[in-house]
Amino acid sequence: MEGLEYSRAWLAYRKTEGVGDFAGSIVCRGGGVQLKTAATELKAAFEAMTGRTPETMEGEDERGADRPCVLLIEEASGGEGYRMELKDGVMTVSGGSCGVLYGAFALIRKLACGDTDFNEAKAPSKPLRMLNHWDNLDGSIERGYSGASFFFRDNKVVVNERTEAYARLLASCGINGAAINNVNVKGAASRLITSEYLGRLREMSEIFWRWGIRLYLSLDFAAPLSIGGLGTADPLDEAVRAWWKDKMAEVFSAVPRLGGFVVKADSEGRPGPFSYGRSHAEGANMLAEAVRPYGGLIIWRCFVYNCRQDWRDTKTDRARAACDSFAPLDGSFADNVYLQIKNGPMDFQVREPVSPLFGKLRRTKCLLEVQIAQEYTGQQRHVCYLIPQFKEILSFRTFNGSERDAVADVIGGMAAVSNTGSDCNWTGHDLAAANLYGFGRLAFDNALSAEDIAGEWIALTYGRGEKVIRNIRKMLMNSHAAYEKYTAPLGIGWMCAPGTHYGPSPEGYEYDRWGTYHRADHLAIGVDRTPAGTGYTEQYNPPLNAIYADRETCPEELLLFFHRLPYTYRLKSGKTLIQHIYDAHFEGAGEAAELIRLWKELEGEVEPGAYLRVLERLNEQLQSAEEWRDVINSYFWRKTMIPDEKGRKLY
Ligand code: GCV
Repeated sequence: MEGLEYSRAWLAYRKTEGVGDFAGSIVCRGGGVQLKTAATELKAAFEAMTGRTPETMEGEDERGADRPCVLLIEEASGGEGYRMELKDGVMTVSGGSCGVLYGAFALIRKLACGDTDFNEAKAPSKPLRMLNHWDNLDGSIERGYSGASFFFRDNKVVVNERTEAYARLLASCGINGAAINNVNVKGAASRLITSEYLGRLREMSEIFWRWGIRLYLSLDFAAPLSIGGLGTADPLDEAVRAWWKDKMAEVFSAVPRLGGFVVKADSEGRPGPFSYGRSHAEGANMLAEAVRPYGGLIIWRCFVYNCRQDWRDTKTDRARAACDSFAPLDGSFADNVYLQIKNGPMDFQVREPVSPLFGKLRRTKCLLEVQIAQEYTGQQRHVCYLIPQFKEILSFRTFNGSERDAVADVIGGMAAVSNTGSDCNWTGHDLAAANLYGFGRLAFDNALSAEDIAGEWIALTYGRGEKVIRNIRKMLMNSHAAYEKYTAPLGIGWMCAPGTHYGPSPEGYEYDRWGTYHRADHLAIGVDRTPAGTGYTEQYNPPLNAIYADRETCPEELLLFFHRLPYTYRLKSGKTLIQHIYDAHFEGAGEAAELIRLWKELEGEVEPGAYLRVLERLNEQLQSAEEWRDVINSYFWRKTMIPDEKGRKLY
């Protein structure tokens, strides 16, 4: 599916009944660049929905404003929020220039979804709503599952029609930032901040900005060495500090719309301040000082852990690493630094507890990092709608002592590792676009429900047919639970193939160095993370620490993450742990089969090409789910020699 062709995804506007008379003309008051984009977008939408071309008027020429029209008003003091009101046939959308753009997309969405409640005022829940792309300059994408990069090819920056189509998709769901290169910055990528690339990056950033999106780059902390010719990258070295200041002056003068930088330092082999005996705060603050004059941000990732663990070392616990490294630094970061924290303490497993670090930063800005790239959740070959999981994370109470203490209250925004590539449908699996859309909508409005977001996305993508909405929504809403059932049980994680992270390999990571052990033997499984074990539970504020440390109160879906238990342990259902494992795997594979049944009911109701593309992936998902079921169940049977009570086929 690769090539220059690309779909319009959920923005392929179609003929729509009941679009009001206001769609006949568009009147603009204001000169902001995003306001102009809003007017153009509305015009295209109205044309497609009504078959008529609306008249558009600008500035002084406001003849239309006293008869049915859409009136777009830019308010000088407005930011990204908007107000929408329908009165006497005039639909007024007002706000800052970006706000009007969001309002225009909201209006289009309402019309397409048949929502006639036009009076609303909305502002984004959080200021930062970003995608992080892990695209390499040679065009490959680390953990990319939807084709090659559309930002880079052959060590060049690509700016073409697709750049704008991409920005339009992002803006339509409320995303306002995109870091386009891999956080593992190596080779040519280190030179993105040199004159070799800045011209093209400026072009890209201007296109993004028309859609209210800031361009961000990932940075090589060792750039003073790799491109600067200095002998050190020590953040306290005066020559290094001066080099960064000069460099940022050059970069921001060439790309004034740049939002800032994402930094992966001292993590998985990337350089960082540790090499010089300096702290993360010293490293981040040095960069923050250099970008401050230009309003730039430094987004410093907290994915820092020892990735060379010996399996015999039972004291080191990777889950502890982020909190151990960053909690003591609370309050020591500059105010243009955001700490970007992965949702869980490990790495985007289908089930993990929420990172305790969210409960420890009272005086530091932070972002929640999630991954829609589905690295560990089926790689866009399986349906796995992640928005219900993100909702759970946002509403997780940290007990940090504030009145409003949920993750959503603590963060300054969200970043998602992107699932896009140059496949025609952008996301490999057509249904994976629901995660892209859903991430944006949820980041813009944390209060939306996963179900409502799914409903919107389906209506925008496939139309409002009742069965289409019902079946696809059911498929999406059940998909995460199904994936969890047929893969690794009770929060244990890491039973996938090392390296690729696709398909089962129950002991693959047991014999690797990444600190991701489940330690199953013939008697018991799980990691004791209570105070008697690694002590990880103590990183949570009370009462969470006690809740997790007690196997009776620990949520069952996380039981083996926190506890080491015998296979005969009885769960609340009365089942033994081993029987639960067998049952869950059979059930999960059954649910993968159910996805196919639901989709097949839609033959003839969705466009045939899309129907077949999805069907092909669902068949692969079923095959893979059955493989997971059989490999995991057989593994535990052979390990424990306890048979399945129901006598089903185990290998
Ligand atoms: C970009 C995981 C992935 C890596 C990724 C890393 C990160 O370990 O497997 O590919 O590197 O996370 O988030 O930095």
